[in-house]
Amino acid sequence: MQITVLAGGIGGARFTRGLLHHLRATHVDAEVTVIGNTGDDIRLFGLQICPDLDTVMYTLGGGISEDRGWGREGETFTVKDELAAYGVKPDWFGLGDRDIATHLVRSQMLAAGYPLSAVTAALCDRWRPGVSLVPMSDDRLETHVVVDGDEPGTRKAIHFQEWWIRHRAGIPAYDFVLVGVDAAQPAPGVLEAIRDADVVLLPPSNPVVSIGTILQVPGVRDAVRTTAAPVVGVSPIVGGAPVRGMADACLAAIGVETSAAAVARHYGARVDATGGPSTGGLLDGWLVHDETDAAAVGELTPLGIATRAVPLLMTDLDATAAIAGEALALAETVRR
Ligand code: FO1
Repeated sequence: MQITVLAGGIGGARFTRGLLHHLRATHVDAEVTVIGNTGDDIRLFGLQICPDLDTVMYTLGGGISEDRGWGREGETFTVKDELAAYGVKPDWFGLGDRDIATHLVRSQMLAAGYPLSAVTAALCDRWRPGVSLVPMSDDRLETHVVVDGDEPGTRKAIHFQEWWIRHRAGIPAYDFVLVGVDAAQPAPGVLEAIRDADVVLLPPSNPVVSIGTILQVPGVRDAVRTTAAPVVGVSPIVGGAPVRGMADACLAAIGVETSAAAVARHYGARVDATGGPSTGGLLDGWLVHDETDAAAVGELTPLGIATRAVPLLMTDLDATAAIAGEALALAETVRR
């Protein structure tokens, strides 16, 4: 069984950890491919940093800092402090000493001409995440955020990480621009992993700047829309708010209400409930949190999105495995 997951950072990584636990516990023989978001990537101090790829790799490989959700367990920030002592900018990015080794290996391999997908595979040789982790593209892509400029009435673009970390997504975002997307190609294997999957899952990652970014890579959205596999998503919004992170600020920026139903409508239904022509959407199924969002079932089902209300809080590994199990079960009921 081939399962393909489009994942951003913390939410997608934790969901995938639960998925692997569920597959092991139920003795399902499945290969999981994670297509990772690289729009968060940032070049700092000569290092190429891939936050979402590293978060998936560390989370599944057992090196993640559980309390931060990103970066390494037992991390120190001596180099970061030394850089600050030199007064070099930026000083807002949490560059960890152990993490720097990952960026050094990646940057060295990229400089030697290896594509990011090969570099990611090499890094995973150490971490053994138990999935095939593939960047959405080998081309350099960066999400930049359009915010108020320095002069009244003007606007400027800053790197997503600056908006996310330095500003905690607290300044209005007018748009997200994926720099380099027009010339980008999906990394080798990305389209095949979607087309040939038995199930495609959209975990509770940020629907705008994580999954939304992956879907912008030329060919990816169409592959999801047209794959024979059922496509099932898990709402990242519970009770009108993101469980973690700042997806609400991102959804507001693109004019989508922060609700489980609105995110599903944003992804769209793959087939029209009346059997009419496809509405161009991506979803066959959608999971919402039972205690707060059960009303979405009645709202979304008539649109052609089979919706189930189940517990969605990834409080521990077993709870997350149960969510993954629900997503796979829903996939079987919507399989055409
Ligand atoms: N997130 C923060 O909130 N503060 C940080 O200083 C920070 C540093 C960082 C370093 C490496 C890395 O892989 C991730 C890091 N993150 C940090 C998380 C990162 O900004 C987000 O995980 C994604 O970019 C959005 O999901």
